[in-house]
Amino acid sequence: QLNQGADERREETHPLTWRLNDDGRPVFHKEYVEKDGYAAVRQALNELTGAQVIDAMKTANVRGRGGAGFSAGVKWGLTLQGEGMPRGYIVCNADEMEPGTFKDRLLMEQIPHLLIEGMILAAYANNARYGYIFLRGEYIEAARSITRALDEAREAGWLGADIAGSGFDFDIALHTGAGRYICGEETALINSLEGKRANPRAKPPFPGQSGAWGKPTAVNNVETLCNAPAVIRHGAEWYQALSGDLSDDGGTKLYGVSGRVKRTGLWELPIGTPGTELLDRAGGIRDGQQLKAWLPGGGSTGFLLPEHLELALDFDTIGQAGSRMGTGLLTVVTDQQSIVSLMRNLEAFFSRESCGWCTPCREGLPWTVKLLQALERGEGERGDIEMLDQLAIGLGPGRTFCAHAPGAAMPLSSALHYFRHEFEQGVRHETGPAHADPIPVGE
Ligand code: L3W
Repeated sequence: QLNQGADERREETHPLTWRLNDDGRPVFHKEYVEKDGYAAVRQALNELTGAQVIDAMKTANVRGRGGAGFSAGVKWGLTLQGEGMPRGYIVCNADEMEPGTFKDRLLMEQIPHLLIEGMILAAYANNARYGYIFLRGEYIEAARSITRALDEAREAGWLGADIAGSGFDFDIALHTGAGRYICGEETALINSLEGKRANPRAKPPFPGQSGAWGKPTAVNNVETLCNAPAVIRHGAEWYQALSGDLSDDGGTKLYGVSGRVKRTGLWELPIGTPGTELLDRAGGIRDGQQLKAWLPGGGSTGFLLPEHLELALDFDTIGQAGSRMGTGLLTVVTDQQSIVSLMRNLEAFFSRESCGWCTPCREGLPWTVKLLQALERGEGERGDIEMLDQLAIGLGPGRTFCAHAPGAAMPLSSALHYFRHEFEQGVRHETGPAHADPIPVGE
């Protein structure tokens, strides 16, 4: 559920969520159209060229909300390059499985037509004929909403042949995944969509050049696509200005907080809103505990400290602080939680979800888990921490086939950097049993 009531949400300030109902009742076609829905598609198809839609996305500075922050406009332009390029695909990456991340689910369950409208705009800009929504299999409620919305959109003439009398044809199919995190990696997703094993492919070529069935394919996150209608409806400058002085990135962001706060939840706020504001909205840390660290946007981002909460939560600022904004859903860690146990839990997840294709990831992640388990039990050996340092390098950027292992290495290397003393407590004979007592607040 969104933690902002209708009294706070306005069309002028909340392009993603202003249409939502406070009781969580999904907005289906009739209500969506009453609330200005599909006006952006009508406008784009009647008044703009595909190239103008791309320009608007570039000027608005919409950056990929899946976690990497790549410019959506630049990505869209890629599919049109090359002489006689065949019509390709729009793929919505709805395989939301990043630990601590639950934003796309809200959009798909409660306002599925916004995603469909965004995909039509993307298809028009990329001259795509078909679209796929690759949905996390466990998202049963989202599948229900999307299925109904697709039927309604077809019935109303927003999908299929000659959309809104424009001569443009486009349709969307829903594909549900079978529960693998690696399917969220765009090239593994494409392999899975094609019925192959979900191993990532080498990049380049990027999907925009050669994607599904070898054709140009734009793969975008749900939230990214949901931003497109507002950019077209209100203009790139309007959208860019939503973030005011907070950030050079445009628009708003669905931010969230989970972990030991009083009220976990989700808020639509200008991109660049600092973490302090989010923590306030979450009611602060639970009584009797103190904030020790936080992950800015999923398990594949690096830990930051309490003082970093003042920073603007945007792609560049959090990157400069040594982490990544990722999905923008904060996971809060307090002084009553062990970083070693948390890392063991996270790395067990990444290890289980490795596709096994490349050696550093297949062998390095289980090894990491084994070392962390030993340290957690207070049975670590001398040299284990140095071995973890090495593993964090060996699993890092440039050493593996895709971003999975580097994603797993990021929280590990930051944990070793900021909380080394907690790992040292797990080494046998050095300081006695590990974590028998609550761990002191960061030194
Ligand atoms: C054309 C170039 N396109 C990059 C495109 C590329 C992709 C996008 C981002 O991993 C991370 C990962 C997860 N010409 C291009 C180009 N592109 N250079 O831009 O690419 P990249 O390589 O920066 O990232 P990625 O491989 O997409 C994304 C992490 O995000 N993550 C995971 C989130 C999971 C969810 C979820 O469950 N919903 O969001 C969160 O932080 O670990 O490290 O499209 O083709 N020169």
